[in-house]
Amino acid sequence: MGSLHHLREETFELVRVLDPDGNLVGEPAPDLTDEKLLEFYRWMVFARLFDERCLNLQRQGRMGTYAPLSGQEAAQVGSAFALQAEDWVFPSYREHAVTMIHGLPMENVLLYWMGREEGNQIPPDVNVFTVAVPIATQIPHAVGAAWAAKIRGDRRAFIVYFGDGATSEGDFHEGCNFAGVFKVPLVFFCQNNQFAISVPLHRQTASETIAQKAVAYGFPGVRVDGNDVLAVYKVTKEALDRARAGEGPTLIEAVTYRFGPHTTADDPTRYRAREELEEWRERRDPITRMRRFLTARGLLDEEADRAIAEEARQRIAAAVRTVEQKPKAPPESIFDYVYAQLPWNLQEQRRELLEELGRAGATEAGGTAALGARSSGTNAAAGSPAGGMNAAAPGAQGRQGGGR
Ligand SMILES: Cc1ncc(C[n+]2csc(CCOP(=O)(O)OP(=O)(O)O)c2C)c(N)n1
Ligand SMILES: [Mg+2]
Repeated sequence: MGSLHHLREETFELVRVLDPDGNLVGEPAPDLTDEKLLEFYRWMVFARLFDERCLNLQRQGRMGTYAPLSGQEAAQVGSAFALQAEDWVFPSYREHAVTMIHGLPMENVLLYWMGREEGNQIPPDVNVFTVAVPIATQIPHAVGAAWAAKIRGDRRAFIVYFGDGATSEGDFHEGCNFAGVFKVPLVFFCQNNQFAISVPLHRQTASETIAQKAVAYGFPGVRVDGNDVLAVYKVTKEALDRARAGEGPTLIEAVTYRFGPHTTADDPTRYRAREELEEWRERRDPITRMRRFLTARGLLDEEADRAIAEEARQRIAAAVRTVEQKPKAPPESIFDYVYAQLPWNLQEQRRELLEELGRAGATEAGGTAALGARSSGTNAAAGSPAGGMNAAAPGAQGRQGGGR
């Protein structure tokens, strides 16, 4: 069997800038101003608190199912800050921090998870695609969009986010193959949080790493410590620069861990050992790591840290208030937003629902109302999400903060 080649894991060594204690190790730190370093930290704290708030809202019946990101703040903040405003983000369902950093108003994210379609109405100047819940379907979309940009001679880059579980889907492999052949300007960003709901990584793939899967498709793979915001920023920026320079795709595997449940509908104690969670939470928390680094540099003390958290809490509270003041969505709005012209069977169902609700208009032919322009006025919020919600996120001006 000596002629069989084995990829060695060492080929995909973990790229690191900070060790878990916040000391500089390995790769040189990226060239960032003190203000930018603090901005990374502010966003990580904001993301953690946003997550906690959403979990509480869900438990109180004020939000539907929610997919938490806690534990993955460095992977999200580091990669999102590597983007330029004109780049495009194709998220899965867990990238709340990424999408908000890239300009999606906090209101949209809250509305989406509250079951409101307005959450999916992305402001036209925000280059974020809608949430993809079916696993890996966003990958071929991103490949196609990146390829189209390349054909048009557009020099922007694209990034697509997905999990470890998504790498078992055909869409991932087809997307990688296409991207490699056509050298599209796309970064495949895998947040390997060790689980696909209850399925652990070793049941997902026999590969030693996810990064090495890129080899088969003819482009580079990088394995980065996903809880090290500086390392994530560095490798993502390099990959995006490659994309912009016409050198084609890169697969990044950000090794991380989700602290909470898969979604609010999940009980992770049934499939994860407590010790494993504690090891990651106590020893490898991405926020603690950055806090230690900033504190050692004299950029952060306890008082400043408390102020950062307090400011984030207030902004989140204000956004929740705004969103909850919007009129409730009418039940029949479940028939909107998919079809321009409602098929006959759905028209029938819509009519039945209106009859059930005892509502006037039950006899009207449904499905012809334009999006967000329903005459009842009950959906008045549609088409007008977002107003100024960038101000509700750290950095106030979103990514216009400059320097990236
Ligand atoms: C095509 C498809 N199959 C199954 C599901 C059910 N499902 C929802 S999330 C998930 C796990 C995905 O795991 P991973 O890709 O690692 O992402 P993570 O949730 O860990 O971020 C599955 C199987 C789905 N949404 N879509
Ligand atoms: Mg996963």
